[in-house]
Amino acid sequence: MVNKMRKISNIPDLKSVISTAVQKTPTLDMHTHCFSPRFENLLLFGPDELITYHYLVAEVLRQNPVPYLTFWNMSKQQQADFIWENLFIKHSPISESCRGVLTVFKKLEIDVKPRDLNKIRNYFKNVKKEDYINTVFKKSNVSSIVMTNDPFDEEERRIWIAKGKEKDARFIPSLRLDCILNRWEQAYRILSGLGYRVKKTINDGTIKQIKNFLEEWIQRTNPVYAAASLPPAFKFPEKSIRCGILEECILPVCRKNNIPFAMMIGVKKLVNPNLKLAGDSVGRSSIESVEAICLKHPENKFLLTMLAREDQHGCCVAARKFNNLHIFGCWWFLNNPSIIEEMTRTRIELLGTSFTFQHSDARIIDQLLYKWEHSKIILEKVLSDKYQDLMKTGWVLTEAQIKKDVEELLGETFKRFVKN
Ligand code: RAT
Ligand code: ZN
Repeated sequence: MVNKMRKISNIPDLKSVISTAVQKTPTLDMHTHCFSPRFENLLLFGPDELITYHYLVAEVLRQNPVPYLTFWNMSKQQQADFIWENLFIKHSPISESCRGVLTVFKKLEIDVKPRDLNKIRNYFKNVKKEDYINTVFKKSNVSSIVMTNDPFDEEERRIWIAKGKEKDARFIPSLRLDCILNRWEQAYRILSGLGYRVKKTINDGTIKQIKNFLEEWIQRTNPVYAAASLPPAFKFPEKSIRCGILEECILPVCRKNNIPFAMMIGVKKLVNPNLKLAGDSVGRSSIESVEAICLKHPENKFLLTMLAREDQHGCCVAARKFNNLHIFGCWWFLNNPSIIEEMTRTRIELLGTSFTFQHSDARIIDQLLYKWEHSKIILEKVLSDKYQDLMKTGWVLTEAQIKKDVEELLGETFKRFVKN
């Protein structure tokens, strides 16, 4: 129980209050690639999935550069053995992705001392999927996660149509629209195949049909937001199919349904296609475009995360100018301790608690166990410094206020932004 009035009197007390707040506050993870059990094979878990996470694929093909096809022709288990041997045995698993795998095993109380992957696999042999998921949520203290739901993916579509709305409240849908914004030719073919009367050039009829499609998927999935990852070259305004669809279809439909549009900007897709999912890179993006879209569409709400480290300060400044803009997470290549720390300090300094500290981007549900543990260590450290700075002014901190600040950073500000 938090004593509302209890004042913080010294630094050890402060650190313990922060630590309790950060560890005990259930987290809303606002962007993942995990699925609920009803999505069957799309829900990934277990050591072979963990070890073959695409972040580690990129790393192993540097440490032991076998031909790409040799790697891809291996079975999943062989790939995991290969990665274990090359990244965990032959070299120290010191990178963030490797460390993450070991943190997962630690949280599950699996002894990694023998360095024996088969022994680790044994732990998972008898666990039931549902029980395991409960364990992961409990041990990571995550209350709910936002999935990435792609209506252009055939398998996902089939499941949504067959099973209707998601019923497990821990799994919150979001509507991912990369295909329609980044690969219109492909989206056009899929929409035509589904019976929508669209034309390749965007005319009034096509706009109407796309809006119908979006409405239909919003009704079907009840997403907390719509989202797209966008290239560094994303510009707004611009005479392009992308901007046409964004302004004429997506933004009006988001506005009507009061859901934010999440812009995830800065991905250079497949700079090395041989690496498949691990082949994307990063580039600097246009803050001006973010400011322009927020200004032109004040009745839309925008979520924003950018991939380049160099863009982070600009994102904070843009968020100061537009209260319809909410920035979130340390995305993908930024999800490393040194950068999380820098970004969190900058964000607190410029935005107080009016942003969302982190999302996990977990693809394999077990990753919730490490991504949050690693990030929370940093949150504690940064908050401790910031509150100590406050104490030096004579400001009196209370336990209740610290708890509330932490709750805001771990999901409450996001929830408020979505609801308003
Ligand atoms: O972090 C990742 O796993 C990336 O491959 C992407 O999926 C990225 O997070 C995205 O949402 O596009
Ligand atoms: Zn992602």
